[in-house]
Amino acid sequence: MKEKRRTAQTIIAADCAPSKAYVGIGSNMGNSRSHTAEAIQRIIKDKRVKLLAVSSLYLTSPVSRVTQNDFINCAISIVWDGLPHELLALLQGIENRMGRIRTVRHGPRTIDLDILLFGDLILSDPALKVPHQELHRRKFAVIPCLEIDPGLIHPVYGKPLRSFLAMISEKQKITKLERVGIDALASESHPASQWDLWE
Ligand code: A4P
Ligand code: MG
Repeated sequence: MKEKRRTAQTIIAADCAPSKAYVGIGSNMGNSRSHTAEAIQRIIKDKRVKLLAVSSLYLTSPVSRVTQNDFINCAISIVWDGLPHELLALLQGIENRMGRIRTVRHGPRTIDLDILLFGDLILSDPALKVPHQELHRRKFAVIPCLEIDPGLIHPVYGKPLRSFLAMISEKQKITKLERVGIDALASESHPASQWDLWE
């Protein structure tokens, strides 16, 4: 598909206003449900974040040349009151605090937090690329986003995100698991350990 031309104006406009962002969450080490819940709780504790929606959890086959366990994936949509790089810094801080050690690229991880979409911003610099470069090639990223908003458009291609699904290999397996309620997550009285009961 042909890329739409990016404009400096798009970037400046999206940088200045609170933006709706989609964050992809993945884990395939330890108790992945618990890591996912903890990551979401840490993200929504930040004052610059307003949580809009949380997708279901999905069990997904690893998209990687490295042999590893299946993943638990999901996506959240938030309103982010800050710059895109500040959101990346928040997510990387949470990954680090949750003990993620980067050894093998695309290898197993306790938690991986990626910015999938940041409004209709198109940005490509060494530290941050939005939309996430692989978003439209990965069922584990596309499907949770579409569950939250089936009408999402890929800003680079100007096409519905759902139109990419038919082009993704059948080898990528994805199974929908349980849904996570925002109310339960937002509540202080909902410890992440409750997720253990769902295993
Ligand atoms: N970076 C650039 N753009 C972004 C962005 N939009 N969001 C940079 C987050 N980070 C972004 O990431 C490497 C660098 O990407 C960062 O320093 C950041 O500045 P990383 O998280 O340190 O390393 P990584 O995750 O091992 O590499 P990469 O290329 O980000 O991998 P992905 O794309 O995160 O994919 N299969 C299943 N089923 N489920 C998964 O969740 N995840 C991956 C990792 C592979 N296969 C998977 C899954
Ligand atoms: Mg990553």
